[in-house]
Amino acid sequence: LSLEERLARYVVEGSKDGLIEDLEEALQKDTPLGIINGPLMSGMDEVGRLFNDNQLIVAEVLQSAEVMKASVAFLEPHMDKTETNSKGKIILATVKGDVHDIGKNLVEIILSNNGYEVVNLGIKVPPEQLIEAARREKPDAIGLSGLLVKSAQQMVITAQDLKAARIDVPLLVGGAALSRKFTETRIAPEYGGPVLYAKDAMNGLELANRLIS
Ligand code: B1M
Repeated sequence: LSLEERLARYVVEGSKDGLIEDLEEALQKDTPLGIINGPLMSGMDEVGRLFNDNQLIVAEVLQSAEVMKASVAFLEPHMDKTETNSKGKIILATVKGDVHDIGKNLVEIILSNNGYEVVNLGIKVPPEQLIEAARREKPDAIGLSGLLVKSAQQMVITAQDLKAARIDVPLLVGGAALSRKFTETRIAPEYGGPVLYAKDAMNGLELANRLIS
């Protein structure tokens, strides 16, 4: 197998034997984000496909998630960083009812490596908790992540609740079940401030830079 195929296979098989050595080799020719968005993400897509076909069970998908997390943790110190930590403050959360956090945590790493202070509220975060955090932290933006189809609907509810609480800082939304169209036609009209759709973590950073600086 090629190096790329081996990296995808660690994720698919949920195995870490040889992973770090192969990540070290991959770093010789690619950037940390290139490795995550390339072979590791294609492994995750395969996991999603196999899971959808009932060829994997949740416990196996959890092991794949562990491999992804271990890889991101190993690659993080090799990512480009800016020295400043003063561009702005962003609250991040996976919405109520959703436990998927790998994408959100990747967004956290990229934002904090690029000068943002991130307050990560974790997973299954209900609107009330976001409202409380927004009042306490006074963020420059709030980032919501969600991977389930029902999470897209939960983002609509969250936007309505934030608006009712008179919170109108820009919202950044992302995750597999969302689209720009859903964001513009279903979430944005329910909110008092701007709502922007980020297709991946780097796009999230670009939008944050546009919104805040
Ligand atoms: Co789940 N899961 N899962 N799962 N899981 C999906 C999402 C699914 C598509 C798999 C499938 O069936 N094909 C499917 C959703 C179906 C649907 O609603 N359409 C699904 C399901 C059904 C479920 C359960 C219901 C299964 C069950 O229990 N029967 C259950 C849900 C529990 C719940 O949330 N209440 C469940 C559970 C799990 C595990 C716990 C086992 C595990 C998650 C572990 C964890 O996160 N700690 C898991 C995993 C790993 C997946 C897949 C395989 C991979 C997700 C992932 O981590 N991708 C996923 C299938 C897939 O996506 N291929 C699947 C890698 C990650 C880097 O990408 O999070 O998309 P992602 O983030 C991207 C972009 O979306 C974007 O940037 C990142 C890239 O740079 N992004 C943002 C994300 N958030 C952003 C926020 C931003 C900006 C960009 O700004 C704020």
